[in-house]
Amino acid sequence: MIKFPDNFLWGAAASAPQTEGHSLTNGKSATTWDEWFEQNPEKFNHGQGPQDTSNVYEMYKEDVANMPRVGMNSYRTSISWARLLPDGRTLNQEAVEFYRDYFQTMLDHNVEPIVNLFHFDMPWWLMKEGGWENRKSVDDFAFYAKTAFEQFGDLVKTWSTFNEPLVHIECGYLYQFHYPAIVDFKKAVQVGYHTLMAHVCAVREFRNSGADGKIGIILNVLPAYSRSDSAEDIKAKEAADLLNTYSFLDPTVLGVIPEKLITLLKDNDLLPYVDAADNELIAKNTVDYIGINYYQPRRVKAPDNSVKKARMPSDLYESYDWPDKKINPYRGWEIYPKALYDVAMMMKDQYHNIPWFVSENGMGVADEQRFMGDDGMIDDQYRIDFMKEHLEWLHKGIEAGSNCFGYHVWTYVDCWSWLNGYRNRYGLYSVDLDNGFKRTVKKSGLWFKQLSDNNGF
Ligand code: BGP
Repeated sequence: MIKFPDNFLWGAAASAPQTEGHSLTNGKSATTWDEWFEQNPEKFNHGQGPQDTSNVYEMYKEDVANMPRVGMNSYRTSISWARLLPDGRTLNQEAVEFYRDYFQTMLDHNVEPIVNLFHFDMPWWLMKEGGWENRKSVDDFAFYAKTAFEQFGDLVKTWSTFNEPLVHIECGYLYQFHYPAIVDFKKAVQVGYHTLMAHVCAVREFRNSGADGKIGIILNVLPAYSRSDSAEDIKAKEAADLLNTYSFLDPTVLGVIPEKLITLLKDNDLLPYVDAADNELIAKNTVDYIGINYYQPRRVKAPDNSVKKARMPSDLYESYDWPDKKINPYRGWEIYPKALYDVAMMMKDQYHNIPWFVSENGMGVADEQRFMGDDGMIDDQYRIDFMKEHLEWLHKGIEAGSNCFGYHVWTYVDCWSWLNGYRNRYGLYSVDLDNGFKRTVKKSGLWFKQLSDNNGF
């Protein structure tokens, strides 16, 4: 039997834009997702856009009541910036009431709310001013964070500033998966830097507010795996780690931007504009904990062709198709559970054993309704096996001394995806989009309850 530490957090993660719906009503202003959906409706299956998603705005009471039934003692979601402050400064009182009741309902059901401030959902009014490209966004975000701490700080004791900041940077400014879908490495670095400073200033607001509780950031980071030990492949791995892992972990946990990253950016004419006081702000406002989202490893090799100045990350490292990889046949992503042990060791050895938790881990399955039994329940044994394998490696990391305090699956109720709407499902509960968003527990939800009750398996 594998036992996890006392008071371990068992739960799930989601975000406001992927679950709430009502994206253009109830006082909420638009985000880049409303615009992106209007421009690219064909990308989203079932015709489902941000206006619908899983209708949590109306169904949160039922949803929260169902959480303990699958063993959840904690739940992470986000606040929608554009709902709370539709023009960036004016408070939407309906949003305050909605979030207060949502969080209070969680507390009433002994579910700890973990609340994140930004999950890829840039308000449209700010995007029109340049979004994260504009340094002004740092102050706007700090104001939003301060407002959230004031309005909800009595209910929420665990805060996060950003979810996976690398994703809105690379999907928006390198790979064209998110709005504004441009390809510009230098802009991507500037956007990344402003995101970092927005995070730092939000932490400063939290400390200044005198609120009790803790604040952290949710990152999708893990050590890259190189094709070989050749000097070229190791150099590629180092570049991948600097850009994708140490770029956010070092400043948020250790309070410094790595010198080697600055050199790499300088050598490629990619250095961002900075303010003189930034380094001190970064040093003073480190986090209390880290959340790590983990789905699949990053495998890298040296680029086939060398260039003088990198114009894309692939000029520094290329992804490598490991021949021995095990694949999730329903989503195409690699399954490599040992990475959770490697992350655990990285947090222990490189980041002074800071408290951290697995803030997302999960198995996406395309067209999952095909696994529905006669009783209407999805028989997702593959997801149970996926979680078990990951938890085994996580447990080894904890036994080796890593300070991990929880495990959250992505996700609780099937939710809307940025890339495909409702094709890939992840939930412990399924949602029936054709029947009033009806929720039905999956086999994995029942298993998760036992896992949580036994604090292990
Ligand atoms: C993470 C995001 C989530 C969620 C998840 C699944 O990176 O934090 O918001 O979307 O990935 O990815 P997808 O929906 O693309 O299958």
